[in-house]
Amino acid sequence: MSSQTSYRFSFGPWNISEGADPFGIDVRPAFAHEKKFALYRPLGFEGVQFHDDDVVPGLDGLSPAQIQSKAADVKAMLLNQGLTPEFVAPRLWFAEQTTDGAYTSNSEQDRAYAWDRTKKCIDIARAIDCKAIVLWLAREGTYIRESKDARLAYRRILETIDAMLDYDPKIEIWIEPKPNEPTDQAYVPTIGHAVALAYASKDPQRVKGLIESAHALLAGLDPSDEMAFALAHDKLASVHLNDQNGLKYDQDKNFGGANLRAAFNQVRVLEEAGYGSRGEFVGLDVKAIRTQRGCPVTEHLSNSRAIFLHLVDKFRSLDQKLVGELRSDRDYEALEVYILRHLMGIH
Ligand code: XLS
Ligand code: MG
Repeated sequence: MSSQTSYRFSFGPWNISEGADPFGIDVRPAFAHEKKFALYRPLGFEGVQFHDDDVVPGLDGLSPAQIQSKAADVKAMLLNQGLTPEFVAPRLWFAEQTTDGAYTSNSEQDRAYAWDRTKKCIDIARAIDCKAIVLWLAREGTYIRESKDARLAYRRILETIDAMLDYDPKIEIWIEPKPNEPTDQAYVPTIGHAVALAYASKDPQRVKGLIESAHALLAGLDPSDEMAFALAHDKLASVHLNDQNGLKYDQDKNFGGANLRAAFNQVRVLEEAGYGSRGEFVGLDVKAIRTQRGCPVTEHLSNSRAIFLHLVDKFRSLDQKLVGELRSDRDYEALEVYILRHLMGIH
């Protein structure tokens, strides 16, 4: 059982958005990217999740010196705002060269772009004193099964991970699995795949996983079990808490917004493992509701954080003795109703 972790929270600037979706225009005015960082502390957040171009916009067109100078500005800004960069992720899904994937593209030239961009991402992370690189392998998958040799694709992903570990002896790689979207089938769909890649890599200690609730749900799995699996291997580097209504497009709903009990179980598993006691962040990856008015819209962040903390209270106030007895008696009917009543505040 954990000794009362006090959590620290993170989110990415993309979580404050204009509200566009694939079928519609922006519904809110843009809120300047640089102004977003001043919102973190007042909202109760200390960690910033970055894509490489959240740190250095337009980095493909910049020289190494320009990249370093922009990264130095961001480092100073973070210091001024009292913020910690949690990770930097290479954005490998927007450029023309990533149309067919990045590390697994069929084009050698495009794979070279992906590697070059990855090195730039690591340089940027280093420049802002961040040691974690998140690999959300967006387009590493296929729409047409026969279009790629999946075995070769796995080898290419592993070779890239090894090359990253060689490129910088200090960085950690946190793989964020997702089973689909944008591709209909992804090569690293679950935390089991990510952990296997970690063990197969040349430095398993430095390769871990990041679990996003909605991604586990999209794979038809229970996020709390996915988290438990990673925790059992000491490979849960971070989480992206949110929620998801069924096997649909990636919704990034408020944490607990679709299934409060599933959210409770994620909190329970994290608490039981003492997650966070080594400084791991509780990350959120939640989208503001499209219909929400205002600019900037941030309530989804503070609300999801508050729901997490309420659920921590719910876990800490569970009658553990009773849970233990019901488990030994195999009275899971009574256990279920106890949990439901506890969540509803009925005593
Ligand atoms: C997309 C991912 C993305 C990552 C960072 O589905 O959740 O937002 O967290 O690249
Ligand atoms: Mg995410």
